[in-house]
Amino acid sequence: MSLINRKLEHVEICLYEDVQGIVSTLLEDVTLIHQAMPRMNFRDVDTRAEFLGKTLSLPLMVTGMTGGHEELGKVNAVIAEVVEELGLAMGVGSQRVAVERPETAESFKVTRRMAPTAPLVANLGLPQVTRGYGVKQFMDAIQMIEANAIAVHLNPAQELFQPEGEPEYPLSALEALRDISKELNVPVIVKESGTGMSMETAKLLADHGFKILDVSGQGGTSWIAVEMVRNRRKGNWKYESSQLFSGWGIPTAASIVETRYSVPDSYIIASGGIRNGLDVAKSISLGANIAGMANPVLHHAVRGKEQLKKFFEEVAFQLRAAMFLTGSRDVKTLRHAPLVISGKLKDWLESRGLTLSVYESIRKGA
Ligand code: FMN
Repeated sequence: MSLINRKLEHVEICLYEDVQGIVSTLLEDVTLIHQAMPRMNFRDVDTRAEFLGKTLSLPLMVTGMTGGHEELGKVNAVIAEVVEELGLAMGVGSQRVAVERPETAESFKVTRRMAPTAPLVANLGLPQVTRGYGVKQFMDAIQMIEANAIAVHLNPAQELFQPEGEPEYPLSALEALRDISKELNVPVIVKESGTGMSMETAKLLADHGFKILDVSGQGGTSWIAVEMVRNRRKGNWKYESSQLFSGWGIPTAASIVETRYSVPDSYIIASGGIRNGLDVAKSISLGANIAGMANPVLHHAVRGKEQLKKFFEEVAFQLRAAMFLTGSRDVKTLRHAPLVISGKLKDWLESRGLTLSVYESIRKGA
């Protein structure tokens, strides 16, 4: 199956099949503490955040999804236009297709035209590095959209259960990526894609020089579930195994804490199941710098610009509400807002040896 058709099928499955919410982000186990006397007016809440040397109006980015086909270029154009207008950031989907078939590059290039000043993030996968991609292919992807950073996705679970996957993740690929990153003029973001980052992985990445990490945890789009649907359609033998593993991964909330705990000075993008402004607020209080959303943005973007704008405006209101009610005047204050961790998340952190009191001081110092 060509890369283009596979991307189209992925988008179609994400739009029309149930591949979300099979398991939870565990953000429901985080309670932000209500402050009856917020010490400010609602209108004074300041949601601005720094990302890649630019100021966002909200601590929010759209993480990489599409491109590679004319129709997907239209989706990218809608997202880019709204992101520019609202002061957000955007990643594009894997550009492997355009590196290998330049005639598809227009569906990515459109993002820079529609978003001349927004931070844009290029995208390739680590398996491409395993298979020989070097500085040239990275520069092609970056220049294609005049990107402010390039995200390299780790998706071993998806590659494993994908009928035609390439589950190739030797340590030498990470070392090669480190060497490539030294030749680039923009930073590399390492991202998961829905199965989360552990403290061991975060530490390994930081040891190789990567400290901008998108945890992309479990609780949102399950890429094993996406491949499960494809396996079912194709009658592939991996169907039952992908069903068995469809809940595999590290919940987003746990992943944020694990990453912040093991790499206290990392820049963390919290994604995977972030669905509203309260999720954004909780993620930031837990230790993220900004949050990221993919699937909900796709759903609104296919309905047009106004629909997507309305969605983001609602997210902004919900975030501002959480900030006001916790007495958090700005995003920096929100990161130190009092919170309670309970239930499964508390059990998770304890059984991983993360002392809540130690974490509290890391969170407040970060
Ligand atoms: N992540 C990548 O790094 N590269 C991709 O090409 C890519 N394609 C995606 C396509 C679709 C339709 C969706 C929904 C997600 C894609 N992702 C890709 C993963 C997202 O960036 C994100 O990490 C993941 O979906 C979890 O976020 P969510 O729960 O908000 O969807």
